[in-house]
Amino acid sequence: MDAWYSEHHQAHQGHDELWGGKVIPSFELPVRAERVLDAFLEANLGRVHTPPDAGLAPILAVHDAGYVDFLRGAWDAWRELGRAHPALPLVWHAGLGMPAHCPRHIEGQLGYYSMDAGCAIVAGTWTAAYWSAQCAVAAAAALVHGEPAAFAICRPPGHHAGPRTMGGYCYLNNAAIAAQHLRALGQPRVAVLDVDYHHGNGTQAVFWQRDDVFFTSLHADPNDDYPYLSGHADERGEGAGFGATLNLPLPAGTAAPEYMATLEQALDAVGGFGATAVVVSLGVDTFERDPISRFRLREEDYVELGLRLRRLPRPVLFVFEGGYATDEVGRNVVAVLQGFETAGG
Ligand code: SP5
Ligand code: ZN
Repeated sequence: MDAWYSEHHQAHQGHDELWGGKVIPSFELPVRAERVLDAFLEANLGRVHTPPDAGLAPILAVHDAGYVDFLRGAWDAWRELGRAHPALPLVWHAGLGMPAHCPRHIEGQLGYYSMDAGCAIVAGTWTAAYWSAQCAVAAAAALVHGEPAAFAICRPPGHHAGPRTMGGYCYLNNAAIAAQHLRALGQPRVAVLDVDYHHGNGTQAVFWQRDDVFFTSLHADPNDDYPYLSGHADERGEGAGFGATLNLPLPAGTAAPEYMATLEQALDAVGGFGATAVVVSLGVDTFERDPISRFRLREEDYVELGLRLRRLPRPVLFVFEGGYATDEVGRNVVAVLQGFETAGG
């Protein structure tokens, strides 16, 4: 399979995050995507393309126009306040229980459009997020032109970003944009399988009321881990979308046997839905030595994960999400792709 990668992600660096009560340098680093690219090339899995510019339309098919304008202008507005450090929000909606207006002040806008303080904005954030989404769009387009599989090396990641919210290192929801783009290009039923350690709350929100895009996710039980406020098994979608969301939370310490058994449930559900194309939100923060997570998958388990994903209906688009063990992130991601590409069985 071929991959799509843009060097523009490197412009998004030097950002902080709020962590355990302190503002620290983010775990979400440029080296993550570089390691994935290196491992992909080293494994000789396919060619790497720079995405063409498909413009804002595929992004605006998922995200609110006001939110996109905010992202594009946030750094300049912040800098006009005389601030040279990364922008972080100060306020949140947090159950105010009444409709909120988008405020004029950038500090208020940061809160209006955030779910947490994990998404600092720096000078290159918009450019990086835009080209990350373009990688997903270009890879999705390759699928409808007949490729059985493709890989979008997206950075920053996307699955926590909702229609008008950033959070958890995510600004634009690459997987949701890809799934929606597959719909726009004629795929009638698309499934998103999210194997990142964290619940893909943004993707869930985008498709919550829809019956044409199925969302299923294996992740840490939100009672105990980020994003805390979503990802419970009783969240199943709403209206026409009821039943088209399937959450499979797992306890801290989950290792391969329980993980793979639960993955089979997700694969059964994707099969039952009758997907004509699948997007895999591929986070490898389920790794035993991931610095922010508490599952126990090992490198060989990622090969096994990829082997099991061969049961998915094709075409399949892999979209890079989390994974913060910078020494192993490339090998772990590529292990999934190699398992998936293994012939036979
Ligand atoms: C794409 C993705 O993987 N985003 C993950 C964002 C996780 N952010 C916060 C994780 C917080 C974990 N617990 C903090 C404990 C601090 N001592
Ligand atoms: Zn994650």
